[in-house]
Amino acid sequence: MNLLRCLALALYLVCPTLAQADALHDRFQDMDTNHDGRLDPREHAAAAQAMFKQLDADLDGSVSVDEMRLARQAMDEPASPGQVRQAIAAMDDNGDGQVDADEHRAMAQARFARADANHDGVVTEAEMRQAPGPAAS
Ligand SMILES: [Ca+2]
Ligand SMILES: [Ca+2]
Ligand SMILES: [Ca+2]
Repeated sequence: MNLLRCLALALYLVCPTLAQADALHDRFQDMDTNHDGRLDPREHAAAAQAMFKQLDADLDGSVSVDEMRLARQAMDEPASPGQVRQAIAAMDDNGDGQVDADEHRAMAQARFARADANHDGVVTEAEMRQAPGPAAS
């Protein structure tokens, strides 16, 4: 292993916040499909839709507690069943214990509006850094 790689790895291990900031940067770049450094509502909605498809492992159009829990594990953000149920309950408008595409879209829109701190209709990377909670889950 060359020295630089080794140093970078060591830095990642001792400095998780740095790794987190980097993950956020990568995620922002992924969502910013026209690469203008700002997320517009369409880009954000597309990212949220892609995320929903990933979550809905059995493709029945809803995300169950189990699906959400497995997805969090896969993303290296493990959560207890209780935490997952809470997260789902927060989005579950019709109270069926699952999150469907409409419910997920509504949550993503609300999250985008919250992240847009200066209310100019787009979210910059700096705004996303300040925003509460994960960006497009
Ligand atoms: Ca499902
Ligand atoms: Ca529901
Ligand atoms: Ca903004």
